[in-house]
Amino acid sequence: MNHARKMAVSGAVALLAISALSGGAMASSHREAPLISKDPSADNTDLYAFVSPDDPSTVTLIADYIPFEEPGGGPNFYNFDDNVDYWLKIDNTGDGNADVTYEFRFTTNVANGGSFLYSGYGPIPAVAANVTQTYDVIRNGVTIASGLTVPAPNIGPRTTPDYGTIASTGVHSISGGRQVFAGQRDDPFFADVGSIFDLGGLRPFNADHLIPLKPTKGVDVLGGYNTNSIALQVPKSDLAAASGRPIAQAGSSATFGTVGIWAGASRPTESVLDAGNVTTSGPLVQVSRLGNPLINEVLIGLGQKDEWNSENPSGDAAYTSRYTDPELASIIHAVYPTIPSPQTSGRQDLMLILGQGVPGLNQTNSGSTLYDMLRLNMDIPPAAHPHRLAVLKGDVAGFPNGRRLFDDVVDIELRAVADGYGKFLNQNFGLPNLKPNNILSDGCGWNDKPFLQHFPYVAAPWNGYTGGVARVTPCMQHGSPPANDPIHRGTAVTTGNLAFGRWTGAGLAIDARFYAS
Ligand SMILES: [Ca+2]
Ligand SMILES: [Ca+2]
Ligand SMILES: [Ca+2]
Ligand SMILES: [Ca+2]
Repeated sequence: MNHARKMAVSGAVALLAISALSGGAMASSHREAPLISKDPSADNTDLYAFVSPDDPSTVTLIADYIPFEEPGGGPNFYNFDDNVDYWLKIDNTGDGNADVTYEFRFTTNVANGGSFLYSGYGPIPAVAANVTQTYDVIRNGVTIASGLTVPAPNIGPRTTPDYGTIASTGVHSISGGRQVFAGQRDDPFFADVGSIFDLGGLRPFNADHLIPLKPTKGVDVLGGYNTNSIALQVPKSDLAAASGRPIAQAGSSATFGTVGIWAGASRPTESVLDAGNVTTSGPLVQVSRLGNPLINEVLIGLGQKDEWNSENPSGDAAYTSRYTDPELASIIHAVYPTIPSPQTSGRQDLMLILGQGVPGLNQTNSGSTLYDMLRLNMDIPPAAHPHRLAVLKGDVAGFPNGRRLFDDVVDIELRAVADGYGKFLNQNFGLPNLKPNNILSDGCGWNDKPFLQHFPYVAAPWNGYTGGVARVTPCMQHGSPPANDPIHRGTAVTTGNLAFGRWTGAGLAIDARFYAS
């Protein structure tokens, strides 16, 4: 394998970007497979994992469910499903099997079944909503919290006039130094999927398309829509292997090591419809999963997508050819004839980055193993100067080392596939930096709402009265990442050499080299 191709995001990004141009589904994991597209309550749309910027002794995991929630979609607003087992799984031994599992089980309560009102007589929270939800948190089979409240959805200025107060009732401190939140939020994923679905269009580059149109800014198709977030903040020790890190890292001074994370949902195997009622029984069957963004969307064949959703990362080697010989890799050149065709087979780079982790950064497994997990090296602190393009700008505290809310995974992938790796990777790893490939973008660079600077970080949901106004405005191009804990600003990072990829020098000072841009 070409050494440069082994490096960081090159391949991963390449494949995913190609897929972006294919016209295939690319709303991270919204409606990505035939069966789950008909079961939105169980559809895991995105997974994020990062060292908490305001509490670096902890890690925050966020799993989103229910795609494209219309804010005004009442009178039955969006709920977690009482019949779904929502979960987060963590592998800390590098075998693609969970060592730590958190489950979230919801219960819906209706105060007055005789009323047609979902929200009750408001305003909330002074007057309780008619429909409310509570949930239990279960860790490795043991209930660690129960009866936690889910805040009401954001209905409008009459029913939910002070949504910040309402949302704050949903932040729960639970045993073991953990925090948890489950409820409606703005969908943090941003992308111009409307143009991408239309023959792989990138609006800013419309003039270069095989079927040219007038260039414009991007449109965030997720903009103005909500989702249901489950956010969990835990001490790093809650995820780490009991006996230290599982896989040796180059130049490591590691304490907690790298974990692989995936999220998903399961349902009982049997569901019986009766007049006005549904009863379920039987063992749980997994219906949704998500580790790295865009795997099931763009790598896995249509006939395998629902099967893929039902499986465990430990079985992912069965899909190796989908990584090494991606079907979609040949499409980019057809859609944008002026962009050189990427490598279309033998993509060991994709298998490495997405299935094993980046050597020296967050590798968890090697050889012929392949597990789709979002890998997070918990010993890398939040970046002093976080960048939405993450590793493309030398910021290794972001994707593909975990994923922060503001990481622009679409642009990262587009530029890498087009060999427009940017100055940092070009200078430090010799990766190509073609122009204008290094500015390729869907024209969406930032979420339509600012993220919170504290747990649960995801922005408040759009309210039904105002509606999704962001949907009809051009994408945000830039934004400011949440500020870090001051004690980490400018502090040298001491996680070893991070001598992955082409660069093999010793004693790399991350603070000076990786974060300088
Ligand atoms: Ca999904
Ligand atoms: Ca394991
Ligand atoms: Ca959003
Ligand atoms: Ca973008």
